[in-house]
Amino acid sequence: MEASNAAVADALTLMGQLLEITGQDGFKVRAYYRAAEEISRIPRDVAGLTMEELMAIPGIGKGLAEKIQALAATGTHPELEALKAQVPGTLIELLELEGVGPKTVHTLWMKAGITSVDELERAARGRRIRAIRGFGEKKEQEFLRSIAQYRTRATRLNRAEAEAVVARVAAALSPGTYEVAGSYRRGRSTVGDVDIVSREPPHQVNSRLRGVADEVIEEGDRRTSIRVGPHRVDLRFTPARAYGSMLLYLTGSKEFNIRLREMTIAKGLRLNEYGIEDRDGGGLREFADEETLFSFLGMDWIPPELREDRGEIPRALAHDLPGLATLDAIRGDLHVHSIASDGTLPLPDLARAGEARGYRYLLVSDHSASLGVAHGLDPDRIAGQAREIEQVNRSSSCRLLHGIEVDILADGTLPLPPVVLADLDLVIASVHSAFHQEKDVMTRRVLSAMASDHVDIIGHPTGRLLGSREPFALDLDRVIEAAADTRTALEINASPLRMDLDDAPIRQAKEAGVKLAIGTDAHSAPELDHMKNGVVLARRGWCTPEDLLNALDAETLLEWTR
Ligand code: DGT
Ligand code: CA
Ligand code: CA
Ligand code: ZN
Repeated sequence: MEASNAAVADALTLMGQLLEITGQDGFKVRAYYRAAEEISRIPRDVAGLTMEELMAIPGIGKGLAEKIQALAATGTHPELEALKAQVPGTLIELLELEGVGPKTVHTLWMKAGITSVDELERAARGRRIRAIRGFGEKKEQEFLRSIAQYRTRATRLNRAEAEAVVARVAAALSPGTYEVAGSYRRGRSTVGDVDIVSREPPHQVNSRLRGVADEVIEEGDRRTSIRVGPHRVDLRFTPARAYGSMLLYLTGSKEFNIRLREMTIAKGLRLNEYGIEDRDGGGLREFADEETLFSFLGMDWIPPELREDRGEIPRALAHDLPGLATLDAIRGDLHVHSIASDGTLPLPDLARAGEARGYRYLLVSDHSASLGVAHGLDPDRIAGQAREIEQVNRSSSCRLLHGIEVDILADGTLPLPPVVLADLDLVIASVHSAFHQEKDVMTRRVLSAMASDHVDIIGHPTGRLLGSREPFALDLDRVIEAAADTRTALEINASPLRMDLDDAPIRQAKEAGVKLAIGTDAHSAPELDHMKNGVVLARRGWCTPEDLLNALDAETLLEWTR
């Protein structure tokens, strides 16, 4: 994909910053910054420039020109990748802090071993910054202020946060007259801003919106944008007779829209948010809903979760879309904590919460006892829990399955003996420590857990926490391959903070014949409702009910583990 001038300039800046972070300075570093400046200023598309034209730009010699060409053509360059590999991923995040530049990052890293915003915060609170030469008490206070500011700035919303924003705005809209579109409707794990299509008269909606908005950014008859807290909401208004095309357009994704428009152009038609025109100007055809629009184009209606230009358009044209999993197909939750470890619910309450959701089963998967996990279960307490589960199951239509979420220790071993694991219905194994291992070490660590006869599911496989922790380095190709070989399921963790695995590896796993297990990782009853996030994520990974362990009844599920 060709990169824009801004993207090339950002990459050049990053290369300069990474060089400084690794301790270099002087001419080479400044050359990157200067080149970034120049590239962001030139009026022409950098991707179209020849070597000669690039070298005519002040400060750009042959070496830089070659790098710029590679960056423009591919978005990256081997030297950039090599630099990134030398530096912990979380270190770059420190540059987001006001008053923190690459030199400061270098010092913090080298002199205090600080590699993330969290670590800097701990060091500053622990008064360990003032001990670094050149930094004083004042600097410590500055860091804490910038960190506080950084944490409250608007970022992408997770699905729970987005839901809260939607609920606020929905209060100003009439049920059945609008739909939330954009990335929210496509089910993305994070949402940049909320987009809504409304077919109510704009003046009515606008006056009600003023009541719920913290700020009205822009107000009009076609579109209105407001802020709820720091978060932006874009509304588009349309007459009901053209609702379908507006909803289609605003749902996106951009890549999907572009591909669909290309397809209609090939048919001699022009698609936009108002409807479809003949190319020779023969009137605008309007669509009240998406279904009639898709069917006019000779294709099946595409579920929003698939609209990412990942092959869904040809499949819809061939009437060959997958029958995606739905919430109705889910018979149970495969990752739940009780009060025995760090959850809030005793087992009887858990069973009742499961019954209330119409589940056939819940997998009780408390933490195993090992270093660093509070209240983890040891073999004695596991045996006690088994007896209690038996008791509860006598009077519950939602069966509690007895599981465990066992730590995968840094060396790939498990802190519980095989005989204990063998007695459990299902075993989830997860990484909860030593997140910074090298990719190969981490991958072999997860692989050795999968090689255990007793491990059925790998929990939250990449360890990411949306907005606060990057996924750890893990070779998902190898993990998926090994999961297929060992018949281990991979978890789709439905917590809005995790959403782990992500859609692309889910699809890859499913295509490799690996089963997926949706677990809410609930620590309380309301969190069981996060199942819907997991289903949406599974749908984004093209999963049908056949791909999900949760679609099995309890007996078949237990047979699968054997
Ligand atoms: P977000 O907000 O970053 O999570 O992602 P989206 O997908 O909600 O993107 P947003 O809010 O910028 O735009 C909403 C929809 O509008 C997007 O999904 C598709 C459509 N759209 C936006 N920009 C373009 C564009 O340049 N071309 C086309 N064809 N459609 C666009
Ligand atoms: Ca959006
Ligand atoms: Ca938007
Ligand atoms: Zn966990």
